[in-house]
Amino acid sequence: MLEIILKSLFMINMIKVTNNYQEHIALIELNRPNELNALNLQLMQELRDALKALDQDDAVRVIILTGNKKAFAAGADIKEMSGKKSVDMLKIDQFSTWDQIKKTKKPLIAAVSGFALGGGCELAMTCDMIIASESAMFGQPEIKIGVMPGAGGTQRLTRALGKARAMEMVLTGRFMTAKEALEAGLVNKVVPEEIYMQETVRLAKEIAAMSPLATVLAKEAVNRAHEVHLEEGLHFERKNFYLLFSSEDQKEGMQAFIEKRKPRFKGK
Ligand code: DAK
Repeated sequence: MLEIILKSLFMINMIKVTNNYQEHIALIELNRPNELNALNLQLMQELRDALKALDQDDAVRVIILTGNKKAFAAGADIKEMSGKKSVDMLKIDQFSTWDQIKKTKKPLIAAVSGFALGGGCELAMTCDMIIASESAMFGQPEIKIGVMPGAGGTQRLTRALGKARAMEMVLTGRFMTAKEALEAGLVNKVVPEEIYMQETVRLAKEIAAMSPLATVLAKEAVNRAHEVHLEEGLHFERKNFYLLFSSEDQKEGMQAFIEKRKPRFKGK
């Protein structure tokens, strides 16, 4: 499947972006293999910029984020962080970069193989869905280097696993296998390492075939479930639902159903 992905768009230092306009899918690969894709400032800035650009590109409907077979990402770059003081960390304001990733409107699927640790685990959890290879290992080992999760780990892991299991992972730094992550509901699917990318592309294609407007509004509504009270979330969902009735895609989707044919969605 990946062979058909047209290699193009742009090649940046620490990430690689590939667009398949035909399928409306973009692939971002973290590209620091010698450092197990440790997330340094440059990589995070490139990632933020790429996501922003792809989010604004009408030809792209789904974004896949991946690393390589050995590592999705082994966390924030410890060598870059080690000498920093609190004031330096505040000034660098890494939070703004992470916030931008969270703001991505289009569906974001993480294809995870190997290590997804610390900031790497947090980055995967910031995505909307995770497809894992059997070799994937998830963990928040910051405690072992004298700190704690700083990019959402204590919150997202706790929501995903419940307090007891999240607490154990955060306080011991122990890793979780792909199988455990599946059982805990952290990942959508676990497949053999040889096919985790194909499986992710398959899921991305399935979603990219839907109305892009409905996809964006539905993602936004699902995310609200974690952020607001039920009543407010239901109100938000209904507003987005009504909004879709001003789109051509809604007319096309319903007409296609009535005419027993496949819809042709345009994102209008
Ligand atoms: N940073 C820098 N380099 C790393 C790294 C990391 N996180 N992880 C691995 N590397 C480097 C190693 O130093 C080594 O480099 P060389 O020695 O060859 O120069 C190379 O990658 C290969 O690693 P190993 O030789 O260690 O490989 P092994 O297979 O033996 O071990 C490992 C793999 C993943 C178990 C091990 O490398 C490891 O424990 N890595 C560190 C994992 C970790 O502690 N991660 C959490 C880091 S703290 C925030 C945003 C994010 C964060 C915080 C705040 N804000 C928005 C405020 C996140 C914090 C973190 O992630």
